[in-house]
Amino acid sequence: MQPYVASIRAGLLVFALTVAAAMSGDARLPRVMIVPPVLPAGLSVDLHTICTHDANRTPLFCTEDFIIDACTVRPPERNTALLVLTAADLSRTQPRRSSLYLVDLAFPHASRRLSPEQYYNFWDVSVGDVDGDGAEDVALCTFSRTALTPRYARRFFIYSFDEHGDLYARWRGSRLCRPYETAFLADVTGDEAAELVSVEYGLGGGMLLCAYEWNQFGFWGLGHSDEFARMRLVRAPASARGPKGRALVEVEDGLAGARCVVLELADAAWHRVPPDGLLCSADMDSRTSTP
Ligand SMILES: [Ca+2]
Ligand SMILES: [Ca+2]
Repeated sequence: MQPYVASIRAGLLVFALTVAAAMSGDARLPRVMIVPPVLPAGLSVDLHTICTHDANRTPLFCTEDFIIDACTVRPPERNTALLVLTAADLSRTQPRRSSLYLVDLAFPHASRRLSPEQYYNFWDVSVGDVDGDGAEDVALCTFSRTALTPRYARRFFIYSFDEHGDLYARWRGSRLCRPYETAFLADVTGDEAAELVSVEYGLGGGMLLCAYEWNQFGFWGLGHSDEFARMRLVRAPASARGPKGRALVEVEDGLAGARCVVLELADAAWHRVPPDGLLCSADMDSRTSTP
């Protein structure tokens, strides 16, 4: 698989979306956490268009909505394609009325909308093989209600590809262990099956890094980190095949202020690597990636 790089333009996208969210303002919700799309080398993205990053600037995908995330995926027995998440409404802190598209990377770059419904207000997408069957599955962060819980909240859904190359709902989780800031799929155990990794709000008012494993009916907890006053994910665990994925996070607590630490899942908890928490260049290896 070719190496993937984040476009510089992705940073502009994040900035624009953050400003849009801040201007709209809804103090009851946590700040929206939109991570930059990670596109194949040679592609760039702005708010409404994905195109080749060359003199021709050939468009692959255009929309009147806002492109809020994109990642590559390989549906079973099909070529690698691009999953593109759009939202029609950025007027509140959570993007609303989302659509998910599958875009061919090969010319003429055909695209089609997949079945996940707009009213779930998807705002982040990631890809990984949660059940270890060799086929990639799709995870979507939602801002939605349930039949039993009318209040809007961040929830987490898993979809798989059917024989037509569309998605069907595999698991619609009404909540994780705690309210979450961000959640995505990544292999943090090194077995090539993806875990659910999340930054959540703890009972003590702080934030912690968590991991869950698929158990065929849903997810069960693998472990979590210490709780810090604040936590920001800088680099996510890489989901590529290889050794155990590590996370680079910026944390704050009342004693030491803000600092970056590397966390690795072992013995049912996220531990600092090295144990004293000091960051060295050897820790920033292929086991982390730009989220
Ligand atoms: Ca799978
Ligand atoms: Ca794994």
